[in-house]
Amino acid sequence: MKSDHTPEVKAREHWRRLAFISDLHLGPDAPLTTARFLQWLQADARQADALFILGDLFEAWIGDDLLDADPPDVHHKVCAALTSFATTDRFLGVMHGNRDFLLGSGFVRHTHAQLLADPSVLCFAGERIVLTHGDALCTADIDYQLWRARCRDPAWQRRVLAQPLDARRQQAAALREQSRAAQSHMETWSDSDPVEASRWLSQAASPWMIHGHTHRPRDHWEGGRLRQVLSDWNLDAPLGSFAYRAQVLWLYRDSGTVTVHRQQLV
Ligand SMILES: [Mn+2]
Repeated sequence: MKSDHTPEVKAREHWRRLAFISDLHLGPDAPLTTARFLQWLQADARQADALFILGDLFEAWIGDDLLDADPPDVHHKVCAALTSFATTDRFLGVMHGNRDFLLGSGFVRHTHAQLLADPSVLCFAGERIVLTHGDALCTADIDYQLWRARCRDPAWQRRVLAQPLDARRQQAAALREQSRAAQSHMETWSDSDPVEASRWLSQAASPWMIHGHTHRPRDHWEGGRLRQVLSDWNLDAPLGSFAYRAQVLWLYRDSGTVTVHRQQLV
């Protein structure tokens, strides 16, 4: 099987504990989720040699210049916490999601995070693990894939970012409203296509994928290959409801073998 040019992230020699999260959707409408994330980042996350945030850390990101805006808001708070997490000994990798695809060089400068290409291959303890947000795998959703192609186009992004911050705020609010309305008459979130996932794994010469986005947190075994789906975080949902959850996927490397643990935060 030949390996293509899927970009690689090589684990550093000392890495033993890796944490993976995605789909926290942090923002002004998610105060409890945001508080739990900040608490986790100060506590358990400190055991991680590397933290991989695989997309949709934020519910919306309207441009890095929002970090220069006054007064500071929840985005500033989260970025400040990320900055104190990412040290010379701790790696912070952030991938774009379908909500925060405008995270850019200003965010990187501010937080010392490294933006990860989607997909990337993580080389860790002799394993090759494909990391992706997961939205590009939902190929059955044609309308979404058209929108994805449009909003990832650099020329489109330049046009959007050239508009004043307030205009972008209003557009983001309108988009969220549209997306909420669309979701309310969908039975479920779109799922990733196993055939497409399998194709990506073949291309990357990997038997193992970790992704978020689909809100189906579990391990899927397909043809001897493992696809681990991360949990979304939603502690602003009614307590005890199905949506009320937050989970971290950990990989531990001990004496050559890798073990997996899903940490439940509620
Ligand atoms: Mn997503």
